[in-house]
Amino acid sequence: MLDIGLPPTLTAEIDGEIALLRLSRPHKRNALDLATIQGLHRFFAHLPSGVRAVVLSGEGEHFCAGLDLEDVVEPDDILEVIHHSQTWHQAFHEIQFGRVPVVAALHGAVVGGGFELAAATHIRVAEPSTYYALPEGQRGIFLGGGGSVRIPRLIGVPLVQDLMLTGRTLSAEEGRVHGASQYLVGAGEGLAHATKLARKIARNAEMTNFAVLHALPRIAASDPAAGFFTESLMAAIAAGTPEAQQRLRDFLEKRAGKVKPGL
Ligand code: 1HE
Repeated sequence: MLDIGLPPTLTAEIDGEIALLRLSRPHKRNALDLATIQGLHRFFAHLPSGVRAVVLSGEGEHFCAGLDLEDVVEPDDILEVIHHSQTWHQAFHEIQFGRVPVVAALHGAVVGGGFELAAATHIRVAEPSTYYALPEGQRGIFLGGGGSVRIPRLIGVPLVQDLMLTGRTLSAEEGRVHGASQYLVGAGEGLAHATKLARKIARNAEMTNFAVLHALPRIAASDPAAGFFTESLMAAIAAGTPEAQQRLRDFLEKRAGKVKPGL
């Protein structure tokens, strides 16, 4: 258990190098109210130093039904809605650009803000029950949790426009094909698979994981000349760590595992 004052809508547990965080508001389909968003922020900002990867899942029949719609009924003014959205941005930024990789285990509805939350994680594992939707159009609102920045980078602007304009859902299989998830596993296998991936990730060199989270997306979004240069700097920083030197020697002296097909 973590003593960082999480709201009752979040359950956290530490298992060695892995932290398991669960959205725990199943009676509201894990809809995200402000306290939960602030709790997510607090959790990722205060991860114990021994934690090397996080698994995020949802309790009950669905991963997450998105924004708690009660939070946007009768806002006092437009600025209040802007600040609300920025609170989401800060929390999800802490996930995407935090200290450790985050693996999401998806099932059932991954809807609206739930899709935005999933998009802020680094690896998404979906079960066949998963479906993605962006029903903001039906509700008369817009994305506000960074989804218009992150989700098109996963599945492309035309598909986001299709989902938002028509209100249709994307199946688990379609989501896998279009990049909403990297993995599609069997029913009931999502959490175990996500945890297995997280344990594998936790064994990587810390500097490489840092580079994958912080350097890679920025290099990919920059102009190629700046990207090549930043890549060289990052490569030098990573290779210069004692951990890299040890791992390279381990391989050359036949103590390290080889690359094999599969996980
Ligand atoms: C909610 C919410 C919610 C459920 N806010 N209360 N998100 C949506 O538009 C999705 C709205 N939810 C749904 O379409 C359905 O609930 C589900 C398909 C996800 C699940 O259906 P089901 O039949 O399993 O559950 P339910 O009976 O609809 O919901 C159970 C309860 O949760 C019910 O309340 P109750 O008092 O009648 O028990 C629902 O009202 C409540 N509930 N979802 C509030 N989202 C930063 S901007 C992000 C913008 C968005 O996220 S827009 C998308 C919002």
